[in-house]
Amino acid sequence: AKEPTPERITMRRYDMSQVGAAELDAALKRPSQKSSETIMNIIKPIIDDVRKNGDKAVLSYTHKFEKATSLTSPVLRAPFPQELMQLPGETIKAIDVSFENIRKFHAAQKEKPLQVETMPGVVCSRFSRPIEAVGLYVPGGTAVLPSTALMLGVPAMVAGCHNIVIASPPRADGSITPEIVYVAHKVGAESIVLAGGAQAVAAMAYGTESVSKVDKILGPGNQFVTAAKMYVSNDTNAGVSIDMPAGPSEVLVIADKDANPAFLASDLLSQAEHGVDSQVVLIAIDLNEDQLQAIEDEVHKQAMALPRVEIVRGSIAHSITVLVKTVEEAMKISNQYAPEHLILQLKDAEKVVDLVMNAGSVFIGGWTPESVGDYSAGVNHSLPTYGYAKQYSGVNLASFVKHITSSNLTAQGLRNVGEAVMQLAKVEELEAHRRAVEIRLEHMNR
Ligand code: HSO
Ligand code: ZN
Repeated sequence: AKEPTPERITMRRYDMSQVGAAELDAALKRPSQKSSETIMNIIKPIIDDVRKNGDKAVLSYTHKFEKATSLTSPVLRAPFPQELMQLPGETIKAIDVSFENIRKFHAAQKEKPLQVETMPGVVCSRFSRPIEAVGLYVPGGTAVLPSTALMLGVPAMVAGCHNIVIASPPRADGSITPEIVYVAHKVGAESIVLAGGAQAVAAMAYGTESVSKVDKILGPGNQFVTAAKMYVSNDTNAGVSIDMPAGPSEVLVIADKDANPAFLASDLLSQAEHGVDSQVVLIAIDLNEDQLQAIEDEVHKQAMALPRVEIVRGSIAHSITVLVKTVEEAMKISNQYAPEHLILQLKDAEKVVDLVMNAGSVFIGGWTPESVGDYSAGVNHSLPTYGYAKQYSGVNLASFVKHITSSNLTAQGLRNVGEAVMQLAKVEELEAHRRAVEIRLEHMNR
């Protein structure tokens, strides 16, 4: 591994012909998070306080953490006043275009009810119903994220959720970003909770005098938000579920000699600028020294020109370039890492998609920067991080519905399946179960 010079913004190189799997694993470890116990100890009293003292507690945390001391109510209810969504025409247009693409893609995910006759007279069905009340967490922090309001709000609207509650920390003057208000209006949200952190999660999980209780909480957030979501979803008193644990943004880019170094660098940097805890990985397939140098020069040059260069410096410090010989080798590392975003800047990138086993969302070919997915292509940007792409899907239409099954038997159907039921009930020594079938069969034979 080659040491980067201190002032140059560059990713450490790992040549797989020289380093072992263990060394690579260590280098690919996500930047460490505060221990969950420390975080839990901070958020638990906040959650208890909100649960006990409702609005008053929520407001006091917003005054303290957001410095929004002028705020007198934690909730803004629809219809939202026009003057709170005054935006430049080009912003409205951008939100409208993105809204429409996200709407189209998620509407196409609607499933038709399913019906199967498993035996003559035994009909099993499955249909979906929207989750009635959902709480969508839109982070504040170092950037305003109206795109996250779109990514959560549009599928909730398409699914037909009855109550859409959006929570987002207000600015220090107590106001909420007009872009978020505009999106809330477009998706038909019932209210905006002007709070962030564990206090916002608790308010939506338990409800307060003015915050509506929700059935599911979705959306990314910092470690406190994530811990609070995990905590309330484990509390049977709350009766609330969550989407998935969320962590810092990450991207893995696989490139061969066909890839444009400037494009590659721009993709790596667009995730690196999210936060110092973000991680970006480049897997270079069979590139020579000149080609690697060209990419590294681009990374440095482009990074230096970014307003968020200091954040980039932080995330690049724990980001790496991995040198491999083949696509198969690259995909093996990628599937093991299970990146939130996977970019394929390869010849025949489309064919390589067949080899993708674990990833949140894939961006195929040189003309597909990851940022199109962050905002406007139509795919969702709320995706599993931290390796959770091995078992979780990103937010999608199914995140906002439940699937309900039904069975419908005719007398003949019960005759056909009854014997199996009675036999298994007997094995489990559950006589009432067995009798529920037998009593009907006797009735038929009378
Ligand atoms: N890349 C982020 C989403 C986002 N990017 C929002 C820009 N705005 C999710 O990993
Ligand atoms: Zn992004």
